[in-house]
Order: sequence, then structure tokens, then C-alpha cells
Amino acid sequence: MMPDTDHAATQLSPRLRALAERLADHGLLLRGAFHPDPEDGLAADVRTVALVGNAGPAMWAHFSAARNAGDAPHELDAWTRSVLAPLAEDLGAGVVYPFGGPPFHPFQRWAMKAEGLRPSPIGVLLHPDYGPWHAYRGAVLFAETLDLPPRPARPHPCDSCVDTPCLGGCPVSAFSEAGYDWQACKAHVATTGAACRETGCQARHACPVGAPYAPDQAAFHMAAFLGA
Ligand code: B12
Repeated sequence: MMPDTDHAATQLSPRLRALAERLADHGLLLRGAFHPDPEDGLAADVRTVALVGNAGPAMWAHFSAARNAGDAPHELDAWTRSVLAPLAEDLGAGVVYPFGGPPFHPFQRWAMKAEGLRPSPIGVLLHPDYGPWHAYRGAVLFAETLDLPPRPARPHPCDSCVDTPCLGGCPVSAFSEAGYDWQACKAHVATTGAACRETGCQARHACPVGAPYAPDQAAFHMAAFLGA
């Protein structure tokens, strides 16, 4: 992710700067951008993909103020569409979302291209500042080849992590070399896993990097996970 400074903002191409400014009105972040290859599965006339996401408390504050219970069980997805669709249209761009599948757009692969992040041992991409506490809400698709935002190289925090507390943090050992046993995870969260349900994934909590979501946001995401 780009540092949140005026200096970084002035290094953005005008259209990406306009996007970043409009996103900030809703507590969302321009996470980075890339020029897609055919393997990204997008139409040939898409030349720049700008990833939109959340980290820190800002999105939750905006969403909480605007949320509409009538959109349950997909309130956050509905809010995301209501923000991103008009914004993309104003910029003469398209938009796709991480939800709505299968099939799903490969947002994690795109994030690796846009931001240079790498996965943690538990699958989620680890951000040097936000740790595992961040996510993607959409991708704005431009037909123009825009200059990409600067992407300073930063160390991947997992490279210097010796005892992988995330892997030991899951009460039902859902994460292993064999992958993610989401059925075991979900069964626990739905029944005896009150801590997971109320405060968020305990494996993510065990990671020392980044500040966790507030309990109400974490509980909201875990409820969405149970409904998925
Ligand atoms: C299906 C899905 C799930 C399934 C996973 C099923 C499975 N077999 O692994 C379920 C419903 C279980 C799930 C759960 C969660 N997910 Co999920 N999920 C997705 C979704 C919608 C599609 C993934 C996919 O199939 N992509 C298609 C392939 C082709 O794309 P890809 O980028 O190459 O796929 C990579 C990932 O799938 C990744 N991967 C593999 N195993 C795992 C395991 C986990 C836990 C994660 C997060 C990723 C991951 O490796 C793939 C290869 O690069 C993505 C959104 C998206 N569109 O990508 C979110 C996404 C991967 N999920 C995300 C998150 C945060 C979670 C949760 C942590 C949510 C929560 N509760 O807070 C939970 C994990 C459970 C927990 N203990 O908290 C985030 C990850 C963000 C990040 N920081 O990296 C994403 C990107 C959604 C978003 N809006 O940002 N998820």
C-alpha cells in the first residue's frame, strides 16, 4: 500500500489521484495498481487495474453510519457497490468485486501484483503495517495505461518470524501445510468458538503485526463468514 501522505498522493497519475480522493470520502483506500496480463482474465481493453480496499478503522466508521439492515445478509457488499459503481462511472471506468462468485476474480493474486504483498502461513496476505487486518473491496478498471503508483520495497514480516504464532493460534488447527481446513474452522466458529465469533479469527490475532479490527467489525466479518 502506498504511504498515506501528501507526498505519495502527488506522485499519483491524475486519474488515480482522483480515485484515491473519492475513496477517502468513504473510508476506503487505493491499495495499488497494475497493468494486467491475459492470465488475469479481464477484457483486453482493460489496461490498468486499481485495487480498492480497507485497513484501519476508517471504512468501518463510514459503513456503520450508512449501512442498511434491509441489505442483510450482504450489507457490506451492497454498501460497496453503492459506493464504487457511481464512482467508477464518474471516472469513465469499470468495476469488479471480490464477491458475487463463483467464479471469483483472483483478488489475492492481483493484490500481490498491485502491492507486492505476500501470503502469511495462514493464507491471508500480510501487510507490513496492517498485518492480516485488511481486505479488498473492489477493482476499478481503466481502459487507459496509467502510470502506476510508486511501490517502495518493504520486507515481508513473515520472513523474520521464527515461531509462526499464527499457525498455533487456531483453536482447531485449521491451518497446516495441507492448506486451510475451512470446514473445521466454520464448525468451531459456529459452535464452541465464542472468541473467534466475538473478536475475530484467533490465528490472525496471534500475529504480532498490525492492529486487529474493533470487536464489532470482527464479529460482523465472522458472522458473514458463517453465512458464506
Ligand atoms: C472463497 C473465499 C473464502 C472461503 C475459502 C475456501 C477455501 N477453500 O479456501 C471461505 C469462505 C472459507 C473464506 C474465509 C475467509 N476469508 Co476468504 N475469500 C474467498 C474469496 C471470495 C475467493 C477466493 C478464491 O477462490 N479466489 C479465486 C482464486 C483463483 O484467486 P486467487 O487470488 O489466486 O486465490 C488465492 C486465495 O484463495 C488464497 N488462499 C488459499 N487458501 C486460503 C485461505 C485463506 C484463509 C485465505 C484468506 C486465502 C487463501 O490462495 C489462492 C492462490 O493465490 C476471496 C475473494 C477473492 N475474490 O479472491 C476471499 C478472501 C481471500 N478472503 C479473505 C478473508 C479475509 C477471509 C477471512 C479471514 C474472513 C474473516 N472471517 O475475517 C476468512 C478466513 C476464516 C477465518 N478463520 O477468519 C480476504 C483475504 C484478504 C487478505 N488480507 O489477504 C479475501 C481476498 C476477501 C477480501 N474481500 O479481501 N474465504
